[in-house]
Amino acid sequence: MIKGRIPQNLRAAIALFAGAALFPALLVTPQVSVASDAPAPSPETTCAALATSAAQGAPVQGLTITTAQWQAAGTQVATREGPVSAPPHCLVEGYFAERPGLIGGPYRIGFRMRLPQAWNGRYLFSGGGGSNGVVGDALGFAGGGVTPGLMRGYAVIAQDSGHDNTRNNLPDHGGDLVFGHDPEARRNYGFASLKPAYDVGRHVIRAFYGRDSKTNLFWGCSKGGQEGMAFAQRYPEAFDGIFAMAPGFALPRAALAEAWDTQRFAAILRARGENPTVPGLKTALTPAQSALLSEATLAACDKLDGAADGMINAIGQCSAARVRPELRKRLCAPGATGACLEPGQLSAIERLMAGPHNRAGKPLYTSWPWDAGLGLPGWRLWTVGLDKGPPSLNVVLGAGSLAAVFTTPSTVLGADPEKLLAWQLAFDFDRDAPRIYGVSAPFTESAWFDVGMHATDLSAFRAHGGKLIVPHGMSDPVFSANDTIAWWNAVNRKAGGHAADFVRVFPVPGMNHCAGGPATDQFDGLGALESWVVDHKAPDAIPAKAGPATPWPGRERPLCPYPRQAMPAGAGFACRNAAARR
Ligand SMILES: [Ca+2]
Repeated sequence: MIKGRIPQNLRAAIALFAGAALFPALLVTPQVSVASDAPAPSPETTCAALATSAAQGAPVQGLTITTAQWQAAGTQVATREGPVSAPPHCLVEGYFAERPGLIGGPYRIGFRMRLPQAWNGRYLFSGGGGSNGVVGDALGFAGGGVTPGLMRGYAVIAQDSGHDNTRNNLPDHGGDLVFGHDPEARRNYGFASLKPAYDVGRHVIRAFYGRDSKTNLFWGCSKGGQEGMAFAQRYPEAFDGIFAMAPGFALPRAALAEAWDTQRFAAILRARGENPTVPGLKTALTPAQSALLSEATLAACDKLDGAADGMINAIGQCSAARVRPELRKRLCAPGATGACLEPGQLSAIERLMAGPHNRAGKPLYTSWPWDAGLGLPGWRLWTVGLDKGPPSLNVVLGAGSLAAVFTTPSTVLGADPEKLLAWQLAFDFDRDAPRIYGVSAPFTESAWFDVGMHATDLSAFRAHGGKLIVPHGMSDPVFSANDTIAWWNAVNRKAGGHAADFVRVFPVPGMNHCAGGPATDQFDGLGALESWVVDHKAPDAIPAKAGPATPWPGRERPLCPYPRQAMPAGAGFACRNAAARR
């Protein structure tokens, strides 16, 4: 399943920064050791020389540089959302640790770096997305409407986590998910490629600039957020600051929830006498019906924060019990013509929102928050599919990854959506769910060990002086913000009630997965992290703005560190303790 699509509002972000003079003054120039009477080599020359010089003293096996090319000012960099104009920089591409692999190989860890001429002395690791397998553009994307890292002067690295979706692709093994059947490739995907890639980045920085980076930061969402958590927990000394949004740090459990959700929608179709199909899922709940979820939730909870403004800032107070009466008001009356909920739809939604359970009633993941973005397109994209768009991503991405990557032994499935659906519908939560914790040859660890990054002891990261910012959309249908909040509460208990000294969770009301939804989803998390790490200014609030696709473009609200909430204060909003209001 994808964990980190490029947000749709990236295009707007690009329009904001393209061609603008955003680069800071030149602080450090690339250099190499030269005799005092020789002219200093140009950055172009130093860059090109990395093709051979970078291999010297490399921190990894078989470091191979395939590209070392100077990029002039205004170079257009292709991104999935269109071309971007870049400042002058050295582009470095390569790979390391090539090996045959058990199946689907050969595998290697690919990376890309961009080293700006006007370097701010800092290093930014750009997290991946989905099942990875592509090397990111290394522009240092930092959120919609936000200046990317490269344009701020960061030397940026991105990596593919040890497999390539084109080269490592066997159609009868789920295509580019074949890496899930190879133990080392799965481990690299989960965490093991991260530290070597990080080390390569610092090595190339030293080779190019002649000195070390003085501040090291990470930015990622979804799978990228999971990678940030992996660094904080398993390589706690790597980074001074980590931004880990909507972290997929319980990915295998969330994949169970995807199967659970699909089974709920299939039940709606079966109750109508229909055989579930992938396109049919879109009709299990029409757009008008699923919009009732948002409407009912707002009717029940909008005012809890003191402002009837279409946003639910009262985190933790909008419960199923509170919303249920509003949902029941929207049940279909006899002869109803407008949008209304069938009783089977209502019970399916309530079971979905409670999260996956086994027959003994034990929760296998977590519940989902009731929030204003439920049932809207960013939610439908995953759960049932978009009417004029892709089918349910929970099926076409979720089933394959649960089969190939998140269970052991792995299951060989093709890529036919209807077969993926059939497998997901046959998934038995008593019999099959424990396989996310299972170990069998050739695997020596479980998928949960390889990919789950849910540890609550961050004492080593804290001792290093690390700072961690974790925003999460309250209407994220892929990873539940309730899980992230529960995790923070556990971290806080372990830290003696002082977790906010080094890790803060920022719930984003209305936001779907990484972006979108009726939310103020445009905010500079990288800037907030810089302030915390460099200026020791802890983020007591992060200013955020609503994008053009929301009901209120330009609306401003602070994002507040949990458990504080945005509440009306004077002419605007301020972060307050919920308890103070009650
Ligand atoms: Ca409100």
